Amino acid sequence: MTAEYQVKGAVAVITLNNPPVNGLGFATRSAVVAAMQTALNDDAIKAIVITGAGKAFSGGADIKEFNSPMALMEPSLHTVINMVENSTKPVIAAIHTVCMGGGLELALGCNYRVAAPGAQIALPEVKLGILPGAGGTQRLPRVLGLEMALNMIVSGTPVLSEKLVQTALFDALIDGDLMQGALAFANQVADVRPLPKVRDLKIDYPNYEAFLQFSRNTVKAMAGPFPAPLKCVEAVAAAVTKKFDDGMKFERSLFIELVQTTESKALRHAFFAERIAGKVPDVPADTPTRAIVTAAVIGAGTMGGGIAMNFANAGIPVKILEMKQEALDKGLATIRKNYENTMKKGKLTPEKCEQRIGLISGTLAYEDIAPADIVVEAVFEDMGVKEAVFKKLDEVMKQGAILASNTSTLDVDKIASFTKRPQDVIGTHFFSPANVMKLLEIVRGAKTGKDVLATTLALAKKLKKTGVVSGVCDGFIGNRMIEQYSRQAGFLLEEGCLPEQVDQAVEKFGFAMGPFRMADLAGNDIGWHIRKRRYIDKPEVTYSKTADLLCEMGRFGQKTGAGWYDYKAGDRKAYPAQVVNDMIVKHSAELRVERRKISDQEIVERLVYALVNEGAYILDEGIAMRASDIDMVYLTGYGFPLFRGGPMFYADTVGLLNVSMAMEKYAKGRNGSAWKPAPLLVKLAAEGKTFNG
Ligand code: T1G
Repeated sequence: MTAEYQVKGAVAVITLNNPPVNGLGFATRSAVVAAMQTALNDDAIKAIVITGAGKAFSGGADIKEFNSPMALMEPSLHTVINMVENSTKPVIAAIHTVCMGGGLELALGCNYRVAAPGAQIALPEVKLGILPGAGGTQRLPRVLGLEMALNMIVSGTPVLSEKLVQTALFDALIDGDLMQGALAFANQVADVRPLPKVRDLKIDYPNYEAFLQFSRNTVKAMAGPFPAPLKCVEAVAAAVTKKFDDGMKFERSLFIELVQTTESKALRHAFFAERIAGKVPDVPADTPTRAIVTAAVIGAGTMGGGIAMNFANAGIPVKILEMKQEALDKGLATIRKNYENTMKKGKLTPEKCEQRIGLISGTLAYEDIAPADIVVEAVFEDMGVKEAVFKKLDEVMKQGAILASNTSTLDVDKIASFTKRPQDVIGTHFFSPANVMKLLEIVRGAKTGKDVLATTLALAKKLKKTGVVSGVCDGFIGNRMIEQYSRQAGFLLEEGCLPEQVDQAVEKFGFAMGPFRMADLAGNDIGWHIRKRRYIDKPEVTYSKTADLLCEMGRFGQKTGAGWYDYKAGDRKAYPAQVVNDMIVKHSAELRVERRKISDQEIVERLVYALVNEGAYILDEGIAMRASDIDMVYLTGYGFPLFRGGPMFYADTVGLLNVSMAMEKYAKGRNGSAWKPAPLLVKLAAEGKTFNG
């Protein structure tokens, strides 16, 4: 179904019905045109109400159609809206729940709009790297005024319907039965002529040039690499400076320009990637889940405390187990400080602050956490420690409790083998700071129960995390790929780079933080510990020794005031460290490597393609289910630039053949053995295909 047609007295009701959010795809648009035609041809019909079935009036144009010819097939959204706006009978939009993008533009083409309270009203196109392309930039300013309309369009942020009821956007707010209210309104206005049209309204803003110039300057400063926000300003400016039809043409030209940009394609890719990440083919959406009413966390350190805050933020009482009172007290104090800092920034009310702190308690006794529905272990990253903890958990936790490990690399199957209930064991790899980073790698063990996986996926949503399912391997998805990225970064130091050059090149590419600043933040000793294990487990894998030499100098990063860079107390700024740069140059000499000038392009290619190549292995081995899952891991957990869509999407835009050829070139260079092209990458490149299909 795409749109239903009903007659209620002298009013025709057209109900958009294209689940899940009544996207205005080709079939829906065609059905609306047919229904409008029926209503206009029926003399008994005096007015027309348009509404949406289910959980939305309409979430807008069907984004899934964008890269297909369907998006441009007539009747286009413009055709539908023009038909509504030129109707000879009054058309009333009855809005509820969600009215966004093309859905709001359709409503703006109606003669009247009535809404239920609590409806999210937005033109969020800018978040997809485009702008409202069906009249939103021309009509919204005519009902909301220049400033409010511009703010909504440039931010894409929803506003609740009741906050707009005093504007010309809505003719009435309907408490109670929306349809009854809309029908009553329709009968009231059935004979009113002339029919009001938004396009005929005037925008009254005396000194609009100054406002628009101020807006341009503000948007230029905040838009970064994205072209859409500034185009939004120009489109809205046209609503003031041009005649309506000229403004519409101008808006259309900007839309067509933006929809073809890589930035927009990356944002649309990320939109769907985030939503598909939670789908597991052999775990259907209706898989039974276990109730998560209370939680427990083992370890009150940085990770344990952050994980506990996630539960509290979701309203789930959580008990932290520590071995020593001092560590427990320190951890709880840190949590309180974090919440109070958030409150001081005005992002949390004092009540909410206390409420969340109140949901977190502590204990030194395993018995106290036994009733919890899920326990997340966040102890030291050592298999021996994990073994002791999980054997104890197996003894004390109630039957049916989910036993989760926050391990960032270790074998979840081995951890599960320490218990008699491997079906209840799963990996929940949070990213530091755990109460901030959106990514949650959900590591599915060979014996993890489907209901445990389904429960953990649902829990990720409740914790407002992006849950990405990973199979079991050393480093799962993110850390296994970052390992290759870090290896290349180390090799570049030996061959001629210094830390700040590598970081600057990568940050110019768009990463939030380059590899060396990131290592200083995370702690260089963590990588050191992992490499020591790797030297034993995988002696054939080579690394630059520079990172080990740095740790032998005691330079573990920000936490020791010195790492790859120097730091000043209370200042997170990274200052190049002469002693480190000297160590690097000296090490090259000891290796008899003639240092050379290395381009930013080579730096970026070697680091990013190292991610891509390992990602291809991960995909091929089934550790990740989709390339877009790998993209989500990097977009939400590793600061990969959103406008590039993630490593696999970026490789697709570069072209896998180009990636493959660049890798062949680097394989001929020093440390070339690190470049073993993944068979999947080579295959797709040869076939002219992409990772993301
Ligand atoms: N098109 C296609 N599918 C959509 C969609 C859309 N516009 N919006 C949501 N979905 C799918 C989504 O992929 C998911 O699918 C399901 O609906 C539930 O989404 C000309 C050109 C509406 C607030 O940008 O912000 O109009 O995973 O998990 O949390 O100017 O979805 O179930 O298979 O997010 O309740 C402008 C984007 C389009 C709105 C609902 N509109 N959507 O949130 O559910 S461009 C948007 C959202 C446009 C015109 C231009 C949210 C939501 P699946 P969900 P939710």
